[in-house]
Amino acid sequence: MNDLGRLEDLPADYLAELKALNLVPLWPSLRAVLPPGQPRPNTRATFWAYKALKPLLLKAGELTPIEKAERRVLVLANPGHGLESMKASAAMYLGMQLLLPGEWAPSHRHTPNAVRMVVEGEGAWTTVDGEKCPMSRGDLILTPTGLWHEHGHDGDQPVVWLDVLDLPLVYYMEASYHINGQRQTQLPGRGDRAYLGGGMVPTPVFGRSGKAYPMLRYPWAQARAALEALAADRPDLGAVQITYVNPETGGDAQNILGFYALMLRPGQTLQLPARSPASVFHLIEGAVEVAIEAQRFTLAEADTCCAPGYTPITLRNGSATAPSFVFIADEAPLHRKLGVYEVREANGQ
Ligand code: 1HN
Repeated sequence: MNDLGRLEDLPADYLAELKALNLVPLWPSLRAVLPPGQPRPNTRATFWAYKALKPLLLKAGELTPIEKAERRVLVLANPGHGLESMKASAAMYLGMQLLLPGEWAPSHRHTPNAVRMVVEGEGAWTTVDGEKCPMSRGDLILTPTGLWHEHGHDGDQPVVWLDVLDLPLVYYMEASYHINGQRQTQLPGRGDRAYLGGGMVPTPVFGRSGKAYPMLRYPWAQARAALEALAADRPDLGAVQITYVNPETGGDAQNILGFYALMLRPGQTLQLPARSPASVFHLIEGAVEVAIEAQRFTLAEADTCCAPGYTPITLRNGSATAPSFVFIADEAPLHRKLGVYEVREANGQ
């Protein structure tokens, strides 16, 4: 791969002189930082089975009290990046978080953006920016950059959710930090109610909400109903998919990562073209086979996998009689903003 000479080809005294002056020759590393044709991602197609992970998460509940952990999370780490770097992809962090009945994860805010996708259990809530958002299976709750958030649980069974953060990117930028706060004063609202009618936004006489993140909770019941209606109305549609958007702007719900819900019709196979962003698939309902190059993962409900960018992906509904529903997170908003977003045709051009 490296045909521009190696570092060792240079005289040792020359290299020592460069080093003493904090200088580095580019040419021995040029092919590594600019590989031909397409990147060589460290991100590997990786699968995490909920059935295998859940007992270990419950064990963490026995081993570590919430007061000590603050957030009780098992990180879904991609071995291609080294497990200790806690990345699912270059820009995405994934974790499964456990909250037990009666527990409280104290209020804080931080620079990375987070979302929660509720996996299991009822009765928990996340208060974001003063709004107490109830958590039910499949709900998407945003905790965007800078907003206070805390979690509590009034139910009687463990609650688990999937955290998706842009932490690896923000950390890489040396812009990651947090601030601890007091228990929030509860304000009216539960993160969603003002925006539950699609295409209709609250309109005070003087302008709009003025909030950068007006909608904080996207209930699964609404998302699922939207997908089913779309599938019924549009039999011609190849992909029955919705994007979680900011209802005031129509843009992505958050700045860096994108979030989507996809319905696969009974028996459907969907081929996704190779696109530059890495992506994550989490099965909300049904059974889905995910093929990422030579890898094949069979997702049962609550299972999660990730795929590197620049790779075609095939999703197949394992059921011939029932739809399947997938939550997707990707790095597309980031790639678009940076101008590096690409979709490649099947022939690699
Ligand atoms: C965080 O604040 C939460 O608030 C969860 O629940 C996971 C991972 C890294 C950094 C901050 C939470 C996190 C996190």
